[in-house]
Amino acid sequence: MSRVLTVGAAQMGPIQLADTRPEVVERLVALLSSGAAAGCDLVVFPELTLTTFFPRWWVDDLSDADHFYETEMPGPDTRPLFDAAKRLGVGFHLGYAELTSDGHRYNTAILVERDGSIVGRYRKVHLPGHSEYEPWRAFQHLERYYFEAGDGFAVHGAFGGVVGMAICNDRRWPETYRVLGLQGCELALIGYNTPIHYAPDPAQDRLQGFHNHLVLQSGAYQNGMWVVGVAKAGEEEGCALLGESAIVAPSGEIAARCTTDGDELAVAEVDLDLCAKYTGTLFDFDRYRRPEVYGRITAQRGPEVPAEVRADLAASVESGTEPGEDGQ
Ligand code: CDT
Repeated sequence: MSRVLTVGAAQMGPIQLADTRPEVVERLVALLSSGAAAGCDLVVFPELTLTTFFPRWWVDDLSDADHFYETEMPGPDTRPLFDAAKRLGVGFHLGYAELTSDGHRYNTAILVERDGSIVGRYRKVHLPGHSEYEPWRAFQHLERYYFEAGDGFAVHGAFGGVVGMAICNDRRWPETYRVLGLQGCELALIGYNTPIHYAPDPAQDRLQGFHNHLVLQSGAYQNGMWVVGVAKAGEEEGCALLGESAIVAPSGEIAARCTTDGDELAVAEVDLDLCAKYTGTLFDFDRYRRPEVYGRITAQRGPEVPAEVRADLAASVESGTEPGEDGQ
């Protein structure tokens, strides 16, 4: 079986509050059809694809936001996308807000095979932002209010390879790619909604595009995997969202990218056998990794300056010498 897939990064332009689910699904089906015309096996949609990015607003009662969540997948509104996938023989990845029958809320993505069957589901692990209303912000980022965190990164045997998923903020954490890489992941699919304005440090605003490609490219290279990063972009309810969707090769090179802030498909030939060029050489994990010295990565969450270093630091501040200076 061929290990070369044609993959489409289906960037979405903004989705406004007034846009209905059927209207959004129509746009998704149009992108899926463009993917089919381009020979795609798999089309990747962004995080929270079906609605506007609602965590930018506070509601006193969470149930007032229930209409943003899906209680079944496929449901009546999303069924046409699954039907189109089966008809066209094109699989897809889709992010959406999930409300389970027992009342749990997750920021979720699913992977759907070319026959329309769901082969995997992922619930976002790294939830950014805050959980309380913060009036000083121009807009809220309340993912920690609207969602519970998922419990891990899994991979799936699909599309002839080992496929993993992550969502938006997950892409900034090296642990995401490494935990996937340690399961042999060859293709990581990552949707995102990234506001260009970062309220806690607006100096980072101008760097959003750079940081996006930086993490996608380093994650791909350091783990010898393909990474598909897909945005919901443009001016959404007065909030500018980053575009810059990209398909990144295991070399870290960008194989295809979007150039607009609207609905756009970027397509690349994804040779899964390229991964072994990296995971079998420089990043041969089994040969070169040293897990016995990485204990801190799972043993602690935040940085802990060792007590003896803190003592040295205090002494150096007192004496006016820099830490590590030995008088020579
Ligand atoms: N959706 C999402 O995870 N967005 C975050 C914004 C972080 S700023 C609160 C991101 O990492 O792009």
